[in-house]
Amino acid sequence: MSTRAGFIALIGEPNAGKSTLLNRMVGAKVSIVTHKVQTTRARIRGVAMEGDAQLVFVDTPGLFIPRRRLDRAMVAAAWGGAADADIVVLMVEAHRGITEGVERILEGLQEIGQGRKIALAINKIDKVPSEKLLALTSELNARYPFAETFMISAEKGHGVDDLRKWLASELPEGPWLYPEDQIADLPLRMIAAEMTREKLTLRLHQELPYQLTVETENWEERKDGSAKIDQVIYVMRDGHKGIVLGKRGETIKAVSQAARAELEEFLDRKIHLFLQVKVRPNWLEESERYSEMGLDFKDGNA
Ligand SMILES: Nc1nc2c(ncn2[C@@H]2O[C@H](COP(=O)(O)OP(=O)(O)OP(=O)(O)O)[C@@H](O)[C@H]2O)c(=O)[nH]1
Ligand SMILES: [Mg+2]
Repeated sequence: MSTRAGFIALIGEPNAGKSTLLNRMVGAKVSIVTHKVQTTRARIRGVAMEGDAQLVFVDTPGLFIPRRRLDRAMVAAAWGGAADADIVVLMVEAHRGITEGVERILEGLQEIGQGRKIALAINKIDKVPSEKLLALTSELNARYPFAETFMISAEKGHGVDDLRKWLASELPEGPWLYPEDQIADLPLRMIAAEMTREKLTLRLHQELPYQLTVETENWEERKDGSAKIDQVIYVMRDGHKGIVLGKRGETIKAVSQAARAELEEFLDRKIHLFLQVKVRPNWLEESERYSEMGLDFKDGNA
């Protein structure tokens, strides 16, 4: 039996639906999803099987014009993910079409497209009438010679099976890269921190989600089969700490409950989650924070 395996990078503007697609392909929530832009900060690998092929999907941060060190490191991680992949899938939102952001990505593809196939996935087709899709497909294909175009809804599942089958057939022959039952390549402590960050992002407004980071500091296995997890939420100002805690600690309590429930479902075991908020005005300039996120600090150099 000849097997196939390889890396498939999902790239696109922030909010395009990359993490939603990765989770659907893998069949589990490996990468966090919110309605806000710049949710994903680092590369997240999820593994899916299709026949004899093992598809290693690489979710990447959205591509945008970076301003801060963190932004630059995120965008570098995204392009790096594309450059390391066997196949790249560019995701474009059906209802937004060819934005300036998409234009910039198309320019970047000229280089990344050397030596690897690039497929186009027009996502969120549930949001637009089908006539619009044909026009968008031909416009995008006129600007870049995509190997194939798929019209999908990562959220509803339309078109996703066809995309998976095509990707499987295009991967190089070779041995599988992960054990057959592995679904993610990300330390559990990082997945746990991401789940808490997702709940914070959903609850906090404006810039605050972009000015905090979550780290798992301690993970203790207990004899009764449960685990005690201690996490720290780093914020930049005293005022931010107050907002994260909320009135009488209501916000942090709700975040903690939601994150714990999701972790328990993911790990199928009882979890005791303890969150602590620390003010660290300069965390965006600390290299350790980047390695904890799975980013390269040096990529953030201006
Ligand atoms: N209607 C609709 N919404 C979708 C679809 N796919 C994703 N979404 C929504 O789009 C939003 C962004 O999804 P994500 O998967 O977080 O997008 P992303 O590309 O990973 O975003 P970043 O990590 O910020 O770059 C979420 O609210 C999703 O529920 C889709 O097919 N249809
Ligand atoms: Mg994402």
